[in-house]
Amino acid sequence: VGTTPWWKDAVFYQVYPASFKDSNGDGWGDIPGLISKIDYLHRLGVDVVWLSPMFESPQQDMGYDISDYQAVHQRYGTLEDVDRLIEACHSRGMKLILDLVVNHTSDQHPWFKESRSSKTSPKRDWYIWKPPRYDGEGNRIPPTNWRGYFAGPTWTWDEGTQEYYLNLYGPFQPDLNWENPECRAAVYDEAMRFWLDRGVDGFRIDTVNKYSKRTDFPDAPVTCPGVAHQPAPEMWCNGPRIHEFIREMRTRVLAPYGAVSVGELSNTPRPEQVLPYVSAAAGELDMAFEFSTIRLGTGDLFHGKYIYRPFPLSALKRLVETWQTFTEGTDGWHTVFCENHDNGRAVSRFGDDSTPELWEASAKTIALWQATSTGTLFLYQGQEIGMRNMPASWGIEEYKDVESVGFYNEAVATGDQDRVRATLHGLGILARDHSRIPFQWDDSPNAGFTDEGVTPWMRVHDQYRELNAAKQAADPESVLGFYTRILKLRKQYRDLFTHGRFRLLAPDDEALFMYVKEGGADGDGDGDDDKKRRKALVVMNFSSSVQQCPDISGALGCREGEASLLLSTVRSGKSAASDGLGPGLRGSELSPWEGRVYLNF
Ligand code: TEU
Repeated sequence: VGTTPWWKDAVFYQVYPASFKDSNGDGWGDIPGLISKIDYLHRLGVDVVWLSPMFESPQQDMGYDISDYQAVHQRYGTLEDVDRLIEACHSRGMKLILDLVVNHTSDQHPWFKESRSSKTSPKRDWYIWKPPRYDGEGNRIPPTNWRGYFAGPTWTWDEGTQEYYLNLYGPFQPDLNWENPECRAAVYDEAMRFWLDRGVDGFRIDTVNKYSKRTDFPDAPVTCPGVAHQPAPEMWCNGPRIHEFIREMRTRVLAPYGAVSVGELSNTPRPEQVLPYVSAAAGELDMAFEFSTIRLGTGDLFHGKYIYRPFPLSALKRLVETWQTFTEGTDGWHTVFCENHDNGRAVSRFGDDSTPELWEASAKTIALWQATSTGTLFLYQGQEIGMRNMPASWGIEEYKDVESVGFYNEAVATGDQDRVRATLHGLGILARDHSRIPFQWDDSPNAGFTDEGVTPWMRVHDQYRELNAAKQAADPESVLGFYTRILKLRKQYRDLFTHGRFRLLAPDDEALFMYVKEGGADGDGDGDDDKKRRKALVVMNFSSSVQQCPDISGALGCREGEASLLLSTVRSGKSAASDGLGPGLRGSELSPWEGRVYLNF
């Protein structure tokens, strides 16, 4: 643990600017609104704010379609507001990182406008242009059969210059050509150094594994017969020059500023694929997001993404084990998160929000799971108050996300009503929209997100009077109170939680989620390390029924009476009578969604 980099022990908190706090009554959150809540984040125990894109953008993908890297979108504020935000963070000992979205730009970016202006434009090669192909009947078809992420082809036809350009996401998001060194230099300068010079502390790097595409552009094998466009992530993920590009970005930009980096690695589920990005020796990224756990329940990444696939607890535990042990015997590092702006709410997906009691218990137990895990912890706005998915009664018109709408329209176009129903059901659990509804600050109209009478850009959750930050701030045993407490404990016991060795117990149990976290060796050289190691036992009931608590001292390998209870998720007034586990160890039964942590000291 000794001299670890600061970012390993830091708690990061993602802010989605449109939905956090509106200060000027236009129905969109903004940077002054965020500044007004920095003390709230500081009290919670947040060290670093990660601000999702607030750059100039047509907002077709909520700012992940940037038209000017050096300007702030007018609804979010001004450059001076960003300066004030940096100052607000730094003066409290906190840091700020921005989102770096440089796999693609908006089609409204001047670079793209110039690139599409003619085949001889000096910026033509900054994007990926290809001539058309023709099928047997002479019809024009795209250069490859690839399907993009938003339920369409990856190629868009440009009438003006009679070529296709590549877009892995929306047609309004043309992919930059990282093979072009001038293009890379412009990215480093305009999108990165500009902000680092203003005092930003680093970046969350969007789609970081997709800059190096296969340059021979072959068709993808037909894995979804009967449809025109085929899933093809292997054509653009983790490509031939990707590590070279990231090392270049690191050496030329990140390292000279001492900037922290966390990269987004979708479609990269194997530890041996992830390690090269985050191995300390490789000199690429500090950290990465790997998505296997957060993607549980999603259908096949492309056609069936929103056809929900229920999963057993054992599947979740196996994935957690894979990634919790990733750092053992390697020089890599890991991130811990269960929410972001691209997924449904954790309490609605991994917990049980069907009654107020189960909601509170499972939101706290999810907090316990996250805060006792090895790696750098990332929270998403509203997770700390147990924000839930949008109500099931809301119709498709409340879904605003380009991806949700794309998949829904695609299902409708098939004319298959079962598919439409299944897609709506899946969207109800998994859609990106759920995490994007306004933050529930208090019980005033519009949940205190924006002024009374204003129509917020997304509808406010019906339940905001019962579920909001102000109510929970007044109650130390609320979900918010629990997060505040456990984030302190995470720092106090960092050897066990942030850095500990993970041992999964009872992998096949479909109700209990239990593991031991071991601290470092005692280092006294008597060869007896194992017995003296500090250990924590995390016992969580991931079910809505009462479960038997296992043998605590047995699991910790200590004598009866040596184990102590560090904390439980259950409200103090509701504690089960201690019945035979020894003083302070709570009852032998775990109530629905109860979580506890025991120590062997
Ligand atoms: O997401 C990248 C990505 O590939 C996925 O993980 C994403 O969750 C999406 O749902 C794909 O189906 C990033 C951003 O996080 C996302 O919000 C953007 O829409 C996307 O890039 C494009 O910039």
